[in-house]
Amino acid sequence: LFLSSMAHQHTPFDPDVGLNALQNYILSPNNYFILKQHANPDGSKYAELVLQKPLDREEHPSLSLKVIAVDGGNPQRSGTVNINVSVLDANDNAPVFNQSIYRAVVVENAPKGTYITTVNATDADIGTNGEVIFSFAKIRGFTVDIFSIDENTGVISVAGLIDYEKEKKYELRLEARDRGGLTGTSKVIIDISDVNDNFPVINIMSFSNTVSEDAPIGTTIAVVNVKDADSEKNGQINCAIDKTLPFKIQSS
Ligand SMILES: [Ca+2]
Ligand SMILES: [Ca+2]
Ligand SMILES: [Ca+2]
Ligand SMILES: [Ca+2]
Repeated sequence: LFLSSMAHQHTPFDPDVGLNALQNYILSPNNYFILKQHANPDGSKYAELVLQKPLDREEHPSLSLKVIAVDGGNPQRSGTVNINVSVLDANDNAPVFNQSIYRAVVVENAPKGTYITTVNATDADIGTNGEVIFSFAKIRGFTVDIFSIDENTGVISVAGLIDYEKEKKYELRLEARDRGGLTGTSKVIIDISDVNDNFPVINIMSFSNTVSEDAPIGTTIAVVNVKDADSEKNGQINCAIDKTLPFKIQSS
């Protein structure tokens, strides 16, 4: 808080005496300050500007006050002084993300550096009190290494190998910290989309390598198990057997 052009205490000099001398100080209407008037032992008066409620730079970065000193004479004479108060910033606002949750999708196996999404936070303070640094919050002491976040721009990108077959979805906690140490949080949910990067794998469970020539139709010769680690269409399998052979495949 700066008080310029006038000190806390001010005694306009009025050479008159009695009623014609200084009678009163008046402060222009405002929400923050009041004037306390005091009398010196010699009868002269002075006033003190006293803060009544906390200043808020974010609401009012500066205040213009006027103090009027009036005498008791007729005609009444007055003197005016202007007081400009500049409110210095305190770090009283934490950064706030513009979304409480962010969602994004990235394909598996996307190369390092692939853009995923951008998060943003604002801080109502100024200077370093309002400078925001982004990071992923540690989850149970574990840091995320397959995604990275640019601490200045909030850009989230791929930093490691993403395998849909291992993890289909990531939920990461975000932190925005100002230089004064106040933090805001949010989260980002990253859905991984599947790529057809797995071949079907055939496992023979049982197999009879001899079959009687009079075996009835429908006799089971072999049981195979076929798997594809991918999802949906990428994991759907069609089994076929050479049509010229006297065997058919049936799913169970
Ligand atoms: Ca502030
Ligand atoms: Ca702040
Ligand atoms: Ca896949
Ligand atoms: Ca596949």
